[in-house]
Amino acid sequence: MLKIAIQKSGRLYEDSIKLLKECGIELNNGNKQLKAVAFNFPIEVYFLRDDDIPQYVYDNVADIGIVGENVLLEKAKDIDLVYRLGFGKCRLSIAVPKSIEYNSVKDLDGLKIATSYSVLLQKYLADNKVNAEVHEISGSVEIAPSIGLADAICDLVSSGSTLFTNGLKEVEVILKSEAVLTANKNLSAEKKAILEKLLLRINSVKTAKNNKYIMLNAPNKQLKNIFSLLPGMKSPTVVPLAEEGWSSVQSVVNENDFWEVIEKLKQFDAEGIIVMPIEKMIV
Ligand code: PRT
Ligand code: ZN
Repeated sequence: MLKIAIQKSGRLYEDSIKLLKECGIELNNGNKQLKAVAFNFPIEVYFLRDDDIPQYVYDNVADIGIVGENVLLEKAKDIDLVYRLGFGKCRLSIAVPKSIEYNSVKDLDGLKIATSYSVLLQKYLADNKVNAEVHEISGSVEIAPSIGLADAICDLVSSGSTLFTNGLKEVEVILKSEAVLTANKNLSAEKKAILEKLLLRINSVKTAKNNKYIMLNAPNKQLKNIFSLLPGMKSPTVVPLAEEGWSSVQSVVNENDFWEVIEKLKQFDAEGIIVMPIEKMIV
């Protein structure tokens, strides 16, 4: 049995549960309990505060955990980052009041900066040879300058609207973060084998999301050009159409290149292009 710690409630809870579900793992109760056992996969889920997850994984209370990279690095426990999960994206940034003139990191010299991320901030300041005072607070960091507690802040930002409504501007990005899967360094062979199975599933879910299934009709004389655009997993599937000189082509296309590929396909006389989501993809 592999024990996984996820956030009990908060920004990472829903995406963590959704990921397990997409991996075919069904839980027999919700986060009202401290833990839940999956009935179709050898995994037990612990619901915890995100700040505690690195420590619990380090102490072997949980074997693996889902947590923001920002928390993982701030807690600085000797545990592995196994997989970047692609949700919970944000950045850890320094922000100053809008009215302050800011040109470079040197302008932070002598300022008092409020943060809940003192380890990461101290390191950033030391790396950049800035002499600023770090004032650690546990929450509502964004109001610190307006109540006179600090001159600047270092906090997580996603849309930027919290900074904006508090009259602050983002001036330095310390870290780009997303949810990650982390693991204890000394898992038993049995637990490692379950983790490998889980990773195969996570990978197939993530790969599927990054790709689309594409079907189109094309004149045979353009097939070579079309194959160069749609290499597929091994190579594209080609089926002759009833109409002489035409074929149906089926392949996968990466989400990032999608529109560019579609435009080029049209230049190569592709017609009747159908694009479908892929649920799982094992490469
Ligand atoms: O109760 P528990 O301790 O488990 O939860 P928490 O309150 O400490 O964490 P939570 O749920 O707020 O965040 C969990 C994780 O989500 C963080 O550690 C990040 O990895 C990730 N994440 C992604 C964020 C944000 N985006 C985010 N925008 N965490 C916090 N914020 C906050 C930020 O602190 C600021 O107050 O949202 C505000 C800024 O948002 P914008 O959109 O206005 O810029
Ligand atoms: Zn927390």
